[in-house]
Amino acid sequence: MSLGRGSAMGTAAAVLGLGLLFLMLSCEVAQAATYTVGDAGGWAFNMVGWPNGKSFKAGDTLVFNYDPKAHNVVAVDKAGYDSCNAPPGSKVYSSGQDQIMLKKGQNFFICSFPGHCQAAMKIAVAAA
Ligand code: CU1
Repeated sequence: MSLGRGSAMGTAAAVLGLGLLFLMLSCEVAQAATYTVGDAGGWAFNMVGWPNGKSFKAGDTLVFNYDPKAHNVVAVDKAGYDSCNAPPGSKVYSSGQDQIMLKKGQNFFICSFPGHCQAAMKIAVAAA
């Protein structure tokens, strides 16, 4: 009889443990957030201040919504960001609905259409 109760308690503990495991896993998933760059207005001019006040994490996704005939998104390094020149071989996104996952550290994006980056169509996003 005591054996039976012990086994039932073992099962209960296992179920509880599994429940905790699922809870922890779902928290991990919930921590990855999705941000729409520029919010309702989308990826546009004067975007440089958009990341301010937000805290991004590696694995979060940025969504860039824009008219692909008018804009693009280029992932650049700091020099490319500062100078508004995309280094050769930079990854160019041009679907108009690009989803880009942040890597740990600084992530820089510009629009490489002439004059757009100079018009502050650029963001620097620090992901923890
Ligand atoms: Cu643009």
